[in-house]
Order: sequence, then C-alpha cells, then structure tokens
Amino acid sequence: MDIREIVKNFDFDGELLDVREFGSGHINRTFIAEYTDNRYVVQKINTTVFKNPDELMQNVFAVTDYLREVIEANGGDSERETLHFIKTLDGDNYFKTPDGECWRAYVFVKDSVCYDSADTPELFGKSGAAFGRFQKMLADFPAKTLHETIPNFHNTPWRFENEFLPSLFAADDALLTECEDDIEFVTSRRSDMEVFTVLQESGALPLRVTHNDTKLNNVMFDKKTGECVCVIDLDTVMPGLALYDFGDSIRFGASTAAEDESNLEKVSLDLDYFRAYAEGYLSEAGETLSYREKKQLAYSAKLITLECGMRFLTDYLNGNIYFKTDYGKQNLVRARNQFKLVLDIESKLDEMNKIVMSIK
Ligand code: GN1
Ligand code: MG
Repeated sequence: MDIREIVKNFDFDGELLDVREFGSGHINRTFIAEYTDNRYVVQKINTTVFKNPDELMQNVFAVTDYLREVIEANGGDSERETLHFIKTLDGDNYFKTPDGECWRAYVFVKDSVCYDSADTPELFGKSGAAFGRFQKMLADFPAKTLHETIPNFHNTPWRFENEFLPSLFAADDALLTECEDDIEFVTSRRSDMEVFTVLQESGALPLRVTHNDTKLNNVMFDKKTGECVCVIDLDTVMPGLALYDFGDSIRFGASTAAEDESNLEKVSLDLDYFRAYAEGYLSEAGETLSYREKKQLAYSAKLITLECGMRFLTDYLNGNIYFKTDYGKQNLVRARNQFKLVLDIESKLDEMNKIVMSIK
C-alpha cells in the first residue's frame, strides 16, 4: 500500500504536506510525514524480525505511558522527553493493511537531531547520561508485564548455538571458504560468550528493564541546546542486563569508525570516548548498579561487539535476510569491522577497567 494511503489511517492533526523516507535503522522502514500542524514519524514494522506486532506495540505504549508519568513526577517536560505514539482512527495501536503490513506512528520530537557518530567525547558522554537516566526511570517498571519482543535477544551463547552454527550448515562451500578466518574468530571465542549468562543464572547479575539497542542514533539531541532530549527506538525494551545496554553503546559510539567502515585500520576503540560515556552513564545509573555490574562494564563492550559481529556474519552466511544492506558484502564488511573492534577492545580491557574504577 502506498505510504500516502497509509498515513490517512492515523489520528494526525492537519493536512498532509509531504512524506519522505528517512533514517538509518537496519530493521524497520521509516518515513517522515509533514502535516500542516505537526510532523510525524511513520514506520513499517519489520514483522520478520518482530513476529508479534500486537505485543510489540503493547510494550511501546506501556513504556511510554510509564515514562510520561515518571517525567511529570520529576518536573520534566513529558511532551519532549519521551515519544508519543499516535493511534489509528479506529483506536488501534498500529495500522494493518489488507495484505498484512503493519505500520505505527509517533510525533517527531521538535527541533531535535540524532547522530550516527559523535564529533566529541562530550557529546557521546551526554548520550551515556541519557541511557543511564532511561535505565533509572524504568527501574521500578513492572518487568513481568513486558512481552519479550525478540526472545534471547542478547543471549550470546544461544545465538551462537541456534543461529551461528546453523548458518554454517546453510552456507555453501564458497561462502565458507571466503569466511574461514571470520568463522574461526567467532568459534575461538565461544567460551568468552558465556560470561554474563553464567553470572545471570547464578543470580550475580540482576534482570532489569533495558533498552537493548543503545546505538548513539537512538538518542535525540536538542538542536539548539545540544542536550539530549529523549531515547527512541523502544522496540526491544525488555527485561535484560544493564551491561548489554552499556556494551552496545560503546560498540557503536566509541569506535573510531562507522560500523560498516571497510578500511579496518580506521577501526579502534577510543578510550576518551569510553571514559566520557562511562562517566555520563554512571552519573545517572551509577547508584542503581551493583559493584558486580560495574566490574563487567568494560567486558560488556567486548561481548556485545563480538555478538554483533557474529550476527552480521550469520546474516551474510544466510544470504542477508535480516539486516538491511546497500550492497552484497555489506554484512561481511560489518562483521569484519566488529571483529577488528573486538581485537582492539581485548588489548585495552585493562585500561578500560581502570577507567571504570576511577569514576566515583
Ligand atoms: C539493528 O534497528 P537498528 O538499526 O537500530 C538491530 C540491533 C543491532 C543493530 C546493528 C531489532 O538496530 O540489534 O545492534 O542493528 N536491531 C534488531 O547496527 O535486531
Ligand atoms: Mg533499532
């Protein structure tokens, strides 16, 4: 169905002026719809990835309603500091087309921008504070009421056994030969993948309500003040480990190169960015985190980067069916980029731990 027809089904204010594709997400398709009275973000939910859009949208409404109350209780501006999803004219949480496409919409946060990379450690540190605050605001959210939109999302050993290994069987010989070193990189780190799941099973790491997709471009910044306004992309808000959120931010934002940079010499972990993020994050979430969690912050960057690289490699071996790609080998480029970053993090883990310890 045409996007101009889709938007007619939402309870938007004013007349449609323009609608255009927008954003750099790897999963959902995103459009901006300009109306005379307001600007909206309209997204097609990727139902191959999010198999239960009813549950997904229940989560999103529940979390944003809850955040609105917390923000108001703390004297904040709930119009800007959390997303406002718009129901359909029929009062549904999302619009389903006759051929089964699922679309949802929210109000574009006025005068805000998001960044695919941070020009300064300071800016990156602000995103750390935003995700730390997000964690803190959801600390008392009734986790049991949330649906698990993607089960085992950051269960790295589970992904190894149930996604990566099967992809080796699915791939043809030429692909396996091409990826031999990459496959070896992953398999040789199999035991590293279990650190958090083992700690979690023993009760040493608590389950919390977490964002689970804490890329820098999932934070909106105020265009004028440069301060963080709100956290977006709430599709994977689920019970998880705080460490997954921390690690994913570092993976994406503290790398000296973009996630799909093919010149691996450009890829490394910037310790100044790491420090800035850790300071920002702990300034907000520090009191809620246990010392056992703080102790694993540096390692979380390695684990999530390894996991993400493995996911890109898995998708490449499967014929690129999960992540959006612009060219045939992009997932392999992304995987190798992540593995280079893992290597660099491994060489800097001691320093990273010292940084975390030095933050009061
Ligand atoms: C996907 O949707 P987007 O681009 O924010 C993915 C994340 C990965 C990320 C890698 C639901 O996030 O888990 O870390 O790509 N989201 C999902 O860039 O799989
Ligand atoms: Mg996302």
